[in-house]
Amino acid sequence: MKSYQWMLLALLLTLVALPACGAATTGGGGQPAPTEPKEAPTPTEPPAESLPPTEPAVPTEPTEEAAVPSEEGTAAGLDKELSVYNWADYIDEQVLKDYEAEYGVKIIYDTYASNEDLLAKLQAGATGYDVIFPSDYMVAQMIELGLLAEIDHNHIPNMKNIGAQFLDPPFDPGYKHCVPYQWGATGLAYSKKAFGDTPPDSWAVLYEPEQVQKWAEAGGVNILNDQREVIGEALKYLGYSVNDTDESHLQEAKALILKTKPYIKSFNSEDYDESLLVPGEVVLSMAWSGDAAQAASKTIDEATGESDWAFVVPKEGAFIFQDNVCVTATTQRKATAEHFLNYLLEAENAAAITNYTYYASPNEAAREFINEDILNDPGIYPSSEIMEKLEYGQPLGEAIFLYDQIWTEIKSQ
Ligand code: SPD
Repeated sequence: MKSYQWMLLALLLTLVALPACGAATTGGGGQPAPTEPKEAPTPTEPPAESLPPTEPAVPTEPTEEAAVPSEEGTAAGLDKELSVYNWADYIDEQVLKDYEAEYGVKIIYDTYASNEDLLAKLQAGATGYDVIFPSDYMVAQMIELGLLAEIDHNHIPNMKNIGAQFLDPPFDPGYKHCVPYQWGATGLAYSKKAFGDTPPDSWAVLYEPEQVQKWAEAGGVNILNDQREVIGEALKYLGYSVNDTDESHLQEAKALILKTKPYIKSFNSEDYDESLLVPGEVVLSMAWSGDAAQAASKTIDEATGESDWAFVVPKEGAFIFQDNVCVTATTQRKATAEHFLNYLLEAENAAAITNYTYYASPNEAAREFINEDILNDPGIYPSSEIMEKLEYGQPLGEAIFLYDQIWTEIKSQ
């Protein structure tokens, strides 16, 4: 080949290569090219349930408001999957399906029955969960144990929807690790028919043996399968704090519980509303406010417009709780987890969740979408008089070992 022919060939090759170099660096139109969703690790223990696949399976472009810039500066940067571990029956699953359909992120969903079950799972080395829902005292404990990641509030603009009184809780100052989810109180769910003219007003119905025996014979009694609740409410009945760590007080509480245990039909905090309250398998249960209200809403008599189930906070007082949505320290999908937290805080989504679970929402912007009967239910949004009797759980420090030991004795005897 002659030298001018070589030069012509070299010029031609350069012209062909130039546009390809440009596309690789600028995205052609000057926009960054979207990246492929990242492959996510599998949880160490596979979650029990995952949601049925939804259409479309292909990721859609997130809206400008919801978009989270990834480290590479891409528009979406969401992972293909997100592993969510929540309390049993604590979300409207349609909200999860909508998230999957809108963003193409598959939610792997699993549930637990108590804060202690959640902690035990994480401490046993389950590193695959990205998003969890611990209560107040458990958030504090998990922060101390290094189990939670700090979140970037620039990725959670919907925090603006949260009421000011919820923004700076003592268990996670400035909400550095979590966002608020729902709140409620513990009390007694009871059958109005069974109790007639003398509705319960004291924990005595659960902690005085002759009274529990009466309600056991009248149709059955359930208590929550939750050590802080069962021991804490016994302490409250005895006139102590739900957070008491004095050994002699704890032994008093244990003795009380052991005397009533023979009359307890079940320890159930997972599906007691659906499996025990709704079908009338018991007439009395220790209950969380939302679960009791949900059971009542499902048993409304068409003729009277009323349910047989009612809920009361005993006069001695009880636990109040703030449940939260947090990101685990071991997550490999932090940006997606934060994107999901932000989604849960959208006003319509927070309202849909409360309209399903019947728990109170800290989301002010959601109020206009929450059903009136929920907003006006004093069992869900208690009066200030009741609020004064309620006490938040605190971490127990070393006394947690004593609680664990007492709980094991209660459950095994
Ligand atoms: N069925 C959902 C129950 C969730 C309640 N969280 C309770 C926290 C009590 N410490």
